[in-house]
Amino acid sequence: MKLLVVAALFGLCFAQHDPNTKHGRTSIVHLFEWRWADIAAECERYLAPNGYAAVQISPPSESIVVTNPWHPWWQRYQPISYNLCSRSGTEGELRDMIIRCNNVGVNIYVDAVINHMCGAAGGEGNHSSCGTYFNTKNKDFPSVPYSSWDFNDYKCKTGNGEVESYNDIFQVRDCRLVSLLDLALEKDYVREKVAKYLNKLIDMGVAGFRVDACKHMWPGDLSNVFGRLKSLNTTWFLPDTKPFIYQEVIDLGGEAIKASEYFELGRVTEFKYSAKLGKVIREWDGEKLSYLKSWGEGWGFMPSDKAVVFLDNHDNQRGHGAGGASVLTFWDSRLYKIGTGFMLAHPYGVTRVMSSFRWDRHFVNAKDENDWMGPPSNADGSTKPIPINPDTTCGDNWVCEHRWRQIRNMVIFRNVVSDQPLANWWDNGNSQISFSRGSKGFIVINNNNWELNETLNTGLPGGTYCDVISGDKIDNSCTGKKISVDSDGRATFHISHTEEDPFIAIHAESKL
Ligand code: AAO
Repeated sequence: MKLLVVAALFGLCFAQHDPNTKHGRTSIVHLFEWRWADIAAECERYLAPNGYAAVQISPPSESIVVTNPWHPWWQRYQPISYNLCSRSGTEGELRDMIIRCNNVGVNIYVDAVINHMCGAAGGEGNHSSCGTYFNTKNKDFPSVPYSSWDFNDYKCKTGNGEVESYNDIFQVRDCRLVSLLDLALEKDYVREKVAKYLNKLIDMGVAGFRVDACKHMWPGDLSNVFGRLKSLNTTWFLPDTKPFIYQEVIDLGGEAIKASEYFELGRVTEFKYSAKLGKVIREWDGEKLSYLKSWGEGWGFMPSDKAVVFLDNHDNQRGHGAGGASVLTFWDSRLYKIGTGFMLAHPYGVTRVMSSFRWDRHFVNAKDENDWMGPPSNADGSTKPIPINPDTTCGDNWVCEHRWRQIRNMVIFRNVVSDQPLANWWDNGNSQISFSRGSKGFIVINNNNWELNETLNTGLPGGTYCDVISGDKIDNSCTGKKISVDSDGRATFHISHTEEDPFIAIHAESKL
């Protein structure tokens, strides 16, 4: 009872954990570096018809333009102002995308870079995505405007002004992350400018924010900024709906700053999920899929209702950020599909699917020298559109993991089973597992290097089901394996370890 009263009093803050998704949809897709025009089209032609709930877009704010190296993807994490022209398109195109995605029930979450401006060595001039002047020597960003008064340097106690140790909370929050000019979010003026930026996007119709580098901001400052945010645009959302907030805090354990410090402000990215699931699927350190029985809080993760989870993100898929070599990416497509299948079947957290571009990897001493490479681009550095092949995959080095049949169909699976608890767990004590989501969905995975031959309790009503991993249910027939479930809910499964996708998933809507 007491809890309820507290929850009601602080309803405003609790609401920011809700992704505000529509039509029972559950998963986010990060369309990393996509152009706004392509995202608008993708919402209409693919995401809405296939049950995607939301898109995380790349930072829309004006950023520095870097030419050495040549237009790296990371230039967009160096804001110059809150003008809305970026490598993804103009403000008009951004607005059009938000409207068109909302109109088909797909939410837009903005990657908000509010901890800092560009790097201290950014120089002077107008090499910025809207052509706005700036001068990093004087810390002058006239089109916000910010001046040297608006930065944290006076608080930072390290010799070079940089974050040197992640064991010192003051350094992490008051000094510069990789030389990025650190905004003084304790100042009312800075808070107001940041909130104005976010509120403009809210008015345009966005449903929430992925907030970059939250570890480097004081929770109290963030609380103040989030407290200034408006309710969502009532053209698409109920009155008094607060924006969804998910904060990027990398907490793999062992550092001074804990993800839990941010729980009351919104959800938090659970990086342990990404690092650990990679280890389990790769079977490193003696890990086995059977250990996933206690996956989630049982593995020391944050509470499920605070977590946003993913196999990989735009940083750790190329060795930035944290997580290490275990992280699964599209480069290991077979394991990646198994991992994504498990993630989307398992009830823990709000799930985010990565959608990447391919780049020329070049490893020197286990470090990718080309980890900076930007999206497929024209000679002048402008991002190329996404061509769609006749077989529905993407061309031109856009990977479009979210269009892979196995991943797309598991996104639909998650929507179908979202109200159902995990049940009917089975494992072989090794890396063959299966479980149901109540009576609506069932998955069985063989990650051992021998066959799986088992009769298992699916929890589903009797009938014939279409396996959505090996094929699709089209009209009333199945292009993949058919699974016949007895009236007692049992079914027999054969999965060879040599199959391209050694797992099977069936659900209420794949029943024939
Ligand atoms: C670029 C250049 C820099 C240059 C700078 C300014 O690369 O050389 O100085 O411009 O000119 C992205 C890129 C950066 C890029 C930046 C700006 O990744 O390379 O810098 O844009 O263009 C930390 C932060 C985390 C951050 C992550 C990359 O805490 O917030 O670094 N992620 C976000 C974005 C990211 C973006 C930024 C922030 C900046 O997603 O794309 O950067 O806007 C530890 C800490 C982590 C820390 C990592 C990396 O991790 O815990 O908090 O992440 O170190 O430094 C074990 C530990 C693990 C540890 C890890 C690595 O695994 O368990 O905790 O080792 O030591």
